Amino acid sequence: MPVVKRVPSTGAAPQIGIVHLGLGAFHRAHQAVYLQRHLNRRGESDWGLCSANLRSNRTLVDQLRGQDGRYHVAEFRDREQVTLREIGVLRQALYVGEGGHDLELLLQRMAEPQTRIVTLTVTEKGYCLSPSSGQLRSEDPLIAHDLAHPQAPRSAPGIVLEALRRRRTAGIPPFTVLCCDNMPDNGQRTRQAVSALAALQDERLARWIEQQVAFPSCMVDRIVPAMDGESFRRLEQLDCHDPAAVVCESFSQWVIEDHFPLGRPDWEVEGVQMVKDVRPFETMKLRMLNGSHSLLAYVGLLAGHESVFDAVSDANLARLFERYMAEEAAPTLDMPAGIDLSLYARDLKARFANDSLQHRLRQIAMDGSQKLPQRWLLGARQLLDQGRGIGCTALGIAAWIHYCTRPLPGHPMHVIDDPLSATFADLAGRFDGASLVEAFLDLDEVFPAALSERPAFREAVQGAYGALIRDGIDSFLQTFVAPN
Ligand code: CS2
Repeated sequence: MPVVKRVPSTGAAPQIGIVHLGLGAFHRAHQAVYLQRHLNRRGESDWGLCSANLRSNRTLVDQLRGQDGRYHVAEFRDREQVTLREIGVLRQALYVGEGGHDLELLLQRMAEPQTRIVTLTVTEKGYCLSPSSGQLRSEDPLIAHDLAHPQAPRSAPGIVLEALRRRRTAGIPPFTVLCCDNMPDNGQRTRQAVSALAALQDERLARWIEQQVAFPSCMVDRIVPAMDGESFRRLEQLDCHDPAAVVCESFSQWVIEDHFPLGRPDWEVEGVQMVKDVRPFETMKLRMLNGSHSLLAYVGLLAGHESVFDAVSDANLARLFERYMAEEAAPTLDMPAGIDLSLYARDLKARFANDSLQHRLRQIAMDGSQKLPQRWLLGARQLLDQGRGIGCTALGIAAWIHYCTRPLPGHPMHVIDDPLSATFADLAGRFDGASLVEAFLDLDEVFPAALSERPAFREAVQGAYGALIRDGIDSFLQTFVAPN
C-alpha cells in the first residue's frame, strides 16, 4: 500500500473570479490545483472557478454538481507515494454541449465584472484554426454556426467573442484570455481565432478586441491520463470513492506570460513561473515532451504496446526516443541561460517510466493532424536548414500514416479519432505504398508547403515508410537504433 498524504480543502468558499472553458481531467488536475493551493495558503480567495464543459461528458458535470463542485486529485510520485488533494475552488460547473441549457448562464458569468480571467483547455482542434497555417477555418461547421447565430455560439472562439461583445456593450473592461492548450504561441493563436471571427461579424468589435484584450501565452505541463476502470480501482485502494476524481503524476509546471490588465492570483508563490516570454519554454515542451509522446504513441502502438510505460520499457523504443530528444528536438531549441536540456530529457525519461500512470498511447495518438505540426514539423524544417538528419521524425510520420490507414495489432475495432479521419479513409481506399505517402504529404492542412516541397523531407518519410512495410516495425527498429 502506498503512503498517502491527504490535503483537505481549507478556507472559506471562494468568490468566482475565473471562468474556464473545457472542464476535463487536465483542467481539474492542473489549474484547479494551483488555485486550491492559493486558497489553502490564504484562507480566502476571490479567484474561485466557474468551469464549463463544452462538448462531452454531461455525467461529470452532474456528478460535480451533486458534490458541490468538490472532488479529489491523486498525485502519484510513484507506487509508494501519493498526495490526495481535495479541491474546493470549483464553485460552479456548467454543461454547454448537446442538449445543455447552461449557455446563457455561462455567457452571463463571463460578462460579469468580477470575472477577470477566462482560461481555456479545449484541445488544439477547439480553436477551429488550420493546424499548418494558424488561420481561422471559416468552413468549420461550428464557425459557420456561430456566424449564423452569434448570440448562441457553440465554438470556444464564438463563446469568448459573444462574452466580450456583451462586456463592451455594458461598458465593462474585457477579461484576460489565457489559453492553456499545447500550441506554439497559444495566446497569439487564440487571439487570431477570436479576432478573425469578430472581423467576419463586426469590424468595430474586432478593433476593440485588437486594442483592449490581453491574450497572454502560457506553457502547461502535467501528465493526466484519461480516467478508466484501472484508475478508479487505484483510487479505491486509497479509500477514495469519488466519481469525479482524477489521477495524475506529481510533477507540474506552469509558465505564464505576465500580462493581466485586470489582475491575477499571486501564482508565483505556488511555483508558477511568471515570465516576459514563454516561447522558449513552450517550444521546449512541445518538441521534447509532446514530440516524444507522439513518437512513442505511433511507433509503440505498431509494436503492440498499450501505455507510455510499456513503450519506454521496450529497450529499442527507449533508445529511439532518447535519440529523438538529443538529435532532433534539443538542437532546434534556443533556451534562456540556466535551462539544461539534457537534465530536462533525463527528467522526462523518469516521468514516462512512472508505472502508477496508465497513460494510454491511443489517447496520445488521437488528433495527430492537429498535433504533428507543432510537435515535429516546425523542428524538422529547422533541422533540414541546419543540414541535420530527420530520421526519427521521418519514422514517426511514417508510423502515423501507417496508424491512420492500416489495422492495428491487437485492436480489431481500431477507430481513428481525428478531424481528418474521413480524408485518411478516402486516401487509404485510393492509394497504397509510396503513392499513399505522397498523398499524405500533400495534405496542406498538416504539412506546410515550405516543408512538404523539400525533396529531402519526402525522401526521408518515403524511406522510413518503405522500410516499415518491408521489414515490420520490430526488425526496422532493431536496425534503426543499433549503434553504428
Ligand atoms: C499528450 C499530452 O495527449 C497528448 O497528446 O502528449 O496530453 C501530455 O500528456 C501533456 O501535454 C503533458 O503536459
